[in-house]
Amino acid sequence: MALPPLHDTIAAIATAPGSGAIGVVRLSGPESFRLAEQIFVTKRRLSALPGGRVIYGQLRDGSELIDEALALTFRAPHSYTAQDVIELQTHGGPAVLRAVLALCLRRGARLAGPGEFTLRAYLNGRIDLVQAEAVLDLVMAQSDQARRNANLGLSKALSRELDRIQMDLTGVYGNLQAVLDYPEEGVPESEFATPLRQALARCERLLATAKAGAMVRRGARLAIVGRPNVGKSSLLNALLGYPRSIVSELPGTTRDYLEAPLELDGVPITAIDTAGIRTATDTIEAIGVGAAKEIAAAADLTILLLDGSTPLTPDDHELLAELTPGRTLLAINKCDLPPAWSPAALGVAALPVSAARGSGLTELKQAIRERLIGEAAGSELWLSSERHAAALTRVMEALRRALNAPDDLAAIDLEEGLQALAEITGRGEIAEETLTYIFQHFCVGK
Ligand SMILES: Nc1nc2c(ncn2[C@@H]2O[C@H](COP(=O)(O)OP(=O)(O)OP(=O)(O)O)[C@@H](O)[C@H]2O)c(=O)[nH]1
Ligand SMILES: [Mg+2]
Repeated sequence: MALPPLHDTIAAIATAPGSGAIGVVRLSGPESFRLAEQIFVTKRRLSALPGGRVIYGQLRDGSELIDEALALTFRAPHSYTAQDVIELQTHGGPAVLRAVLALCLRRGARLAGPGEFTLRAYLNGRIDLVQAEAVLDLVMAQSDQARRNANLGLSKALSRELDRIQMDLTGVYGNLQAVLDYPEEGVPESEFATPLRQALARCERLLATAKAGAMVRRGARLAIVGRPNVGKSSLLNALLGYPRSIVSELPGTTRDYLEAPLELDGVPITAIDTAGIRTATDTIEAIGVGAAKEIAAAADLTILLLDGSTPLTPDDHELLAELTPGRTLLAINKCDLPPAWSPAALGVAALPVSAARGSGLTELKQAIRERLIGEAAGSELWLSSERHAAALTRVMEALRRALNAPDDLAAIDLEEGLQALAEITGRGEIAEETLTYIFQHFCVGK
């Protein structure tokens, strides 16, 4: 699919659908000012104005008044798209906004496609692709951490780190080229393998944050499993801060699984309470137990809950053996009661909690967050886009190949690595399909 033209004038409603206090219709392109002038009646000549002005006027369709409005002027290149931009601020009713947009279109503007304003900003070189994608992430951010990550992308920190890697690799590539001209010399370790390994380490650090970044953007799934009656539903309720799941002293209370949204320090989480796992007493329970195991297997993190007040059972031991250690967090519930066994018996760390009293929850939440986003939590840079992670993985593969290849082949590997790197920022050759793919996820008007 070809990209839309860059040099005509586009228009779109920039505010969210529905009624609001104000609404914005945005115009971008060389005719923005002249076009707005025909529908926006004011004492001044709009098309003669510089950027950075806010003027009051009336939006009119011939003799009919549509709305009183403000026009905000931006002159190229000092605007979001780096083109002439007019933003018409009206009252935020859907009928008003539709009428204003229709007027713009009748006067010759083209309806903007999804993300087309941001696409223009990118094509005009005002932002790179990492920043364009960060804009999308920012608009879509559902949690504080996702918002902070998007801003990191927007702030160019990520682009700068990628540039640094690119510069290192370009340097190595140059050294390699020089040697290819005089092959008898050979390329010294310090000009090839050492800087290449350093670049690889930088890539690795970035990629390590990708899983966490995706989790923050998409949200993580946290399962609570354990044998019946250990207090799984109580723990879910305690984490949520309100009674969502039925709690009773009867083992087998929860028969189906149950999901609830929860935000832990900026990480959006779906917490899942499951049926107690044991050899089921009836068909329905068996289905619930099967579901619980599947949920634990698919979750980003599973809390295996044990009951500290009653001796461990074969069901507990079975679960301990079955669950993947890397994705399991052990917690011992009912620590308000006298202990029936020593945590040391487990041989691995487990957090004591009391779902009933609410004790140990802060530590548990901390541990959950730590396990979900780990080292990335303290990182200044996050890779949150799957596209970036995929491209960076290709960069690293190419660098590893280069390290083990003879000089002439290493040069080809390096070229591939550089190409994959440039795809992330969009400063190299980038396929139109990739751009179309990225921008189709934007809303119209952004
Ligand atoms: N003393 C004490 N009792 C608790 C605690 N947490 C849960 N209980 C009690 O343990 C019993 C079982 O709690 P639930 O939360 O229903 O346990 P569950 O693991 O969801 O049980 P199933 O749904 O049957 O698998 C209830 O009587 C709770 O009040 C705790 O921290 N301390
Ligand atoms: Mg339950």
